[in-house]
Amino acid sequence: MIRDQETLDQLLALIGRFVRERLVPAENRLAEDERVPDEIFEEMKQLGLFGLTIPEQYGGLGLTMEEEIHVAMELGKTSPAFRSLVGTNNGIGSAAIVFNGTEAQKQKYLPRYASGEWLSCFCLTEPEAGSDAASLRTTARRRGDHYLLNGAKRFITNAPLAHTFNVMARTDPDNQGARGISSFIVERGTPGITLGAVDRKMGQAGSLTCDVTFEDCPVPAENIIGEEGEGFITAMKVLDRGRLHISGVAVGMAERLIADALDYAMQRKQFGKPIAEQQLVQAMLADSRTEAWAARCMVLETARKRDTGENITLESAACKLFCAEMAGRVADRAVQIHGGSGYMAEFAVERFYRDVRLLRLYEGTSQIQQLVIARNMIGNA
Ligand code: COS
Repeated sequence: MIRDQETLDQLLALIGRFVRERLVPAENRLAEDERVPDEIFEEMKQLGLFGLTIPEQYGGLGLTMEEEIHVAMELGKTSPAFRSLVGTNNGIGSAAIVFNGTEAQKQKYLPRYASGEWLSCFCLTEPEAGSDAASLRTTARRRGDHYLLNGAKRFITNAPLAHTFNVMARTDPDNQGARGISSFIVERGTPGITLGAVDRKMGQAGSLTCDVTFEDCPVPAENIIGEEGEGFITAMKVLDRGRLHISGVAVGMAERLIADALDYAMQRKQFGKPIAEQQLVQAMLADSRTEAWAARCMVLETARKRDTGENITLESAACKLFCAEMAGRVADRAVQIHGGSGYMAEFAVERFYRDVRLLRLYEGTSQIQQLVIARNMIGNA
């Protein structure tokens, strides 16, 4: 649902210009320094990018899902580490509070996330609990007016910079399944939190991830999000939305790769003419364009469905599966069109080829999306 097309067009034009004029030229610096430059961090705050999805009464822009997808597609047209910095505040790091938080939690945390003053992160994955998220072992034991957290979380995006951690932990030791899990807001500076070294990764340099360990970490009881035992369900709802957002990012990345490949193919001459005039190159361009268009349509359609309040668990997983795999194929063709140059670091396609690989892994692997789709088909039948 688009509430006001003109306002959205203005926002998209502003963000599109920011991407082209500020972020794209800073891509190499981001890759080399492995951090988002401070001045760009500040500009992102001023543009309101940290609060795109946070309701207006808490200082955000309160975008609908369809509006958010349009923004995700714009932000996808540059290095994904830029999007990743604002992504957790808009998505998996804040959504549990938006969906299920108390009024006091909303008032305390959401305005700080929306302004970018505080960064949040989502702590579900553990060394022994990746795809099988419900088997997580981090515990939260109630001790009077607080819970004591113990356990380790892995590959947590934005944890090195985060002011709060949305931690899923087991409150019911007698229930080792999904219903024994609760969700907490843990503030940086609470005793017993240790951050691991920043992970070295295949791509997405500048998107910082690390392990987070909790050792007898006292969390005030009022920082539980929702009721005991609701944490896993809330996390799944958060991921339904997150997976759709990532699908939008994948579409944006594919569109950027297609633009770069087309540009190169029109400039590069072989056999006496631009390679764009060679039919085998045209086939790669056409296949990429077709798949990216199909992806764009399915993501927007699913976003509109969510905006009407319908359940989109199946569709969101289908979008994540198709869009992530599609971006992988498009990146591969973009490198192929560039030939030997596509393997060289001076061309953005080399970096994007590594960056898109994560799309098929995070917020649920492609195989987990297949499982979610099939389970929902069976359930619905
Ligand atoms: N919305 C609401 N509730 C949901 C839900 C959703 N999308 N998905 C599951 N649930 C509920 C189920 O209905 C069930 O509730 P009941 O206790 O009332 O029956 C409960 O959650 C447990 O669900 P389920 O039995 O399906 O859990 P499983 O352990 O079998 O598996 C999967 C769930 C595999 C889908 C889940 O673990 C998953 O998504 N894994 C990937 C994790 C992931 O994406 N990690 C990335 C981390 S963030 S970068």
